Amino acid sequence: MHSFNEYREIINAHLTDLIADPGEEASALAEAMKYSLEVGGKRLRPALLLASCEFAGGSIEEALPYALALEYIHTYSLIHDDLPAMDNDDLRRGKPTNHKVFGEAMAILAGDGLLSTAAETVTGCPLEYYDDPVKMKNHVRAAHEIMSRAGARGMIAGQTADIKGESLEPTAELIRFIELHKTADLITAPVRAGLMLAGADDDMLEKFTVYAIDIGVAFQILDDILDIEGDQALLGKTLGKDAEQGKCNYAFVHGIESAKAELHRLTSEAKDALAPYGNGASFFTALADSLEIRKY
Ligand code: GRG
Repeated sequence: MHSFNEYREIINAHLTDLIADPGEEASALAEAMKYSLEVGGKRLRPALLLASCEFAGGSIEEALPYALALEYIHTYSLIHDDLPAMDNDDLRRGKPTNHKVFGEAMAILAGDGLLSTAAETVTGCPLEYYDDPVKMKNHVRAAHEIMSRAGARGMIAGQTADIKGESLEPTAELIRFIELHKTADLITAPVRAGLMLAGADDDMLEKFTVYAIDIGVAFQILDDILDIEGDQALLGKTLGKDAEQGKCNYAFVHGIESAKAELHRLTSEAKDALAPYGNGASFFTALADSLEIRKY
């Protein structure tokens, strides 16, 4: 296993490797895609994929394209979320949003380009394993895990509920749906896909799924807390938007102290799920702790 910083360095070193050169006529596309990828980001999701694959005995080389695909999907979702038709934001990762730099049409295309590059990547990898049915199955399972949790029953369903929720009375059920799908699905996908690539058994998948959903929901609850009392300079995005746009925010429904208590409860539950692995799972338990106190 590597440290989080080592995983991040590996990802950053290969970040744009899979971005196509579309030729002179469409060079603006690659420029806009690379801008949002390179402008910053914690690389949480791809690091989780590499770490879970290594934990289950798999190799970084096999997992890297899937990790990059995850970061491409995550980055596309941020670009589209920032558009005037969605959250309408000028600032992301501490820099002007994609549409502020390249215009709305290019920002839509950059998001489309990143999503389709991810799909191309995860469907292309299994083709290398025609002669090894076990590996081929592991790769196809990982590819399906990523694309389904990113899709219309996953992150996009969560984003839809988030937007529709602006005109609804926020309920605990609606908040939970948004946390699970808008945010936790794209944190659960890399954990499960990494394990699947390594051929992990159902018992390990189940324990890590509990862990991933818990840290994913906790991530959104802290995002809700930070929108109210975070530091805009550290976060690199505009704060106070949930109140301004009438968004469903855990702390508006349950109160800020309950939000903090739930964040702590979920972090403990996530770590408990991996207790059977003892110190062997310390990468994941330490990550859960650091996410609980993150400031950005
Ligand atoms: C537009 C289909 C579509 C989906 C958008 C990701 C998303 C769904 C909206 C962005 C707004 C938001 C609050 C999402 C919840 C997940 C989240 C907190 C994303 C930010 O993730 P970080 O903090 O970002 O890991 P970095 O920049 O560090 O990669």
